[in-house]
Amino acid sequence: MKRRTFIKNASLSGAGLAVGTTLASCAEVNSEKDKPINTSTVSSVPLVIATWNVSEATSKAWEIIDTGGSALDAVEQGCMVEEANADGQSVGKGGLPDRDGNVTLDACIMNKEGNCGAVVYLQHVTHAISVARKVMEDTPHVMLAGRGAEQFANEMGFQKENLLTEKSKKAWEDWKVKSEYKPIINIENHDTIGMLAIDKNGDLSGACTTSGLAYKMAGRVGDSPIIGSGLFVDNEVGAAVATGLGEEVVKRVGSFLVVELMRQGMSPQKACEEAISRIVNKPESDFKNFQVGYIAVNKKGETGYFSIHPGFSMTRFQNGVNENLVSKHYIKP
Ligand code: SD4
Repeated sequence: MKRRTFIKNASLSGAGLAVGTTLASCAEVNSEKDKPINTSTVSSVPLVIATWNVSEATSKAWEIIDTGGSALDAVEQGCMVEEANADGQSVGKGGLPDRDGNVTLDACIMNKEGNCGAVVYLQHVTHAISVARKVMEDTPHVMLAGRGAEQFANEMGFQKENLLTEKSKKAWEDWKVKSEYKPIINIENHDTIGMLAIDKNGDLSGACTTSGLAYKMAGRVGDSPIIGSGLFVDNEVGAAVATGLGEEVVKRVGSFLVVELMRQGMSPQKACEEAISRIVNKPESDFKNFQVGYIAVNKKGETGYFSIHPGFSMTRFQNGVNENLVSKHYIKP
């Protein structure tokens, strides 16, 4: 993923088909680095948004929505693009392992009815998001962990695979020389794809999938598979998804908070900013040393995104345009 590149690709397939109204759109210049920062006041549906620069994933999701598919199918298949990308070292195949060399995946998905499914500490299966969907649709539970999740995946027909690529194995071996766990700092150490979509019926769904923090303790689970923390969808109000240091998101039940703030009347942008302020204003918060970013969308198709540190971005496919938008952030570099 080239997260810092600004892209703006007009899509022929979607152009002209989007319904809704464009209220306004403005960009301001980030004085620190002259990067464009979009203040995001476009409002129209359908749309797809995702954490980081994942234009191929949002293209896939848009393709599904554009041809009349559901937001649920869109977010699942969009996330699968990143999971299958073995070069990306933070999601699915090729993800960086824990400190013992195990690639373990966390994912969750939530639909318009408010149903959800999640897997935590899943090994040997690339498409954790699809296993999460199966948990939602084919079991009486909402979450399966570890060996049970893998067993269920195998029963559902997912093949056992080795997810540790040579590249990630080498990175782990290099890391072992010092074995220093630095649970952060910025995005280069970790990454996640969280995706939210509104389909042509105006219905919302969301998904989130990750290999978690590189070189985490064996057994560690972050926010990404935890409904309310890594992801929350409320089809009456909107949806939100988080990325960054999961421990801090969990402590604030971040995505639920963003959606609840929207329910109380905040715009997605204000809600993301307020949710970040709850983290940085926590007594003795060590926020200078970790990143958290939120993205959100409301029922009207207005979007918001905000992070603690520079370097975060959101990819948005809306009105037939796929663009990567550099996020505003709390900290000035
Ligand atoms: C986690 N939130 O496991 C995930 C990691 C992440 O960008 O989002 N990285 O804590």
